[in-house]
Amino acid sequence: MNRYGKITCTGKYIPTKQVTNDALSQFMDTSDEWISSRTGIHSRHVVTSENTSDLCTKAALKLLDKSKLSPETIDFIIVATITPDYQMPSVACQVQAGIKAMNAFAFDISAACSGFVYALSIGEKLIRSGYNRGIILGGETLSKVLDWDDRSTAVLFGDGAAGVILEAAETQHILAESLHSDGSRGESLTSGFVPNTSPFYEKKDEQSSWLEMNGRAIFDFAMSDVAKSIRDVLDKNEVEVDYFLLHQANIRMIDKMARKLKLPREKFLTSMDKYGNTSAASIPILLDEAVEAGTLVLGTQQKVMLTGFGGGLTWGSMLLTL
Ligand code: B82
Repeated sequence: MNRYGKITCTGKYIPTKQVTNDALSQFMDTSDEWISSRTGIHSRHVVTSENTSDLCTKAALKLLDKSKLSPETIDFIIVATITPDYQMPSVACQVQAGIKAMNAFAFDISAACSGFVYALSIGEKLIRSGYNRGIILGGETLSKVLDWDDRSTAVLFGDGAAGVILEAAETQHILAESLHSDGSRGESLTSGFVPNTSPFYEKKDEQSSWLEMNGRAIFDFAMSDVAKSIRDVLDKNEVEVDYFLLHQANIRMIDKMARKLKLPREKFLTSMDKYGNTSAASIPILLDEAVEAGTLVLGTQQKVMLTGFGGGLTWGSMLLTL
């Protein structure tokens, strides 16, 4: 019998506090017009007392509630995040405790905005090797790593968590994938540097711990390497893709990507207007929104391309049949 991974449920948890562009302009030299015209973002949600593990645990509980599965039946939990509560334990282990999935093994992966696509790829390999069911989440509290005095980055990001249940199926649902990294360009998008405070450490660390980005460099990266990975997957698989779910960094980028690939703009779903850029959570949030809206229906064989890209640099596309 063949074994493949299949998404059987989607779910999300968004922290309740919503911050509009107008609210940001109350304490920062910016405006709704400036932010929305350049980015397509109108508001984002931020935590006021929760951490990434809380958001991810609530998204996992939502998945269990929607699927009516009991937590003991979960074999593994993978969380993609660049804003974990701790370096140890992992967010995935905290989720395991929170949902009481005592039979699962759990670990985090760090691949920035590509994290969910990477995690789904790893999860599908686990299913193919014999595990039956996993929870795969992307979750972030980017608000805690932003320099709130830097209006060029602080306005772009938001907090949230979302994910899927991946289960064994006899037919193939992940039809193709193309995953890449280029560590030599890593400095163009960085966050969370951990200074060494040991008495033996002699070097003076000058790297900031805040999220920093070279917008032009990563924008150009997205338009060249990321566009190429989408094109590669399309060319190697002769299927008509119904919807493209790209990492939600910036609406101008989505517009330009559709033009560059000569694909209809209506096939590109967006949700950055409500949530901003939520890094590893952006694709699963978008996926759950589309399922909740009825645009995507699991089990209908709709063809969907998931494309993540971000710090590392990392990028990857995955072609799914739902
Ligand atoms: S930007 O630098 O201001 N710019 C490009 C010239 C205007 C569109 C900018 C802004 Br505003 C927001 C996002 C980006 C961007 O390119 N983001 C990314 C690119 C690749 C990978 C990840 C991201 C990301 O923001 O997560 C540029």
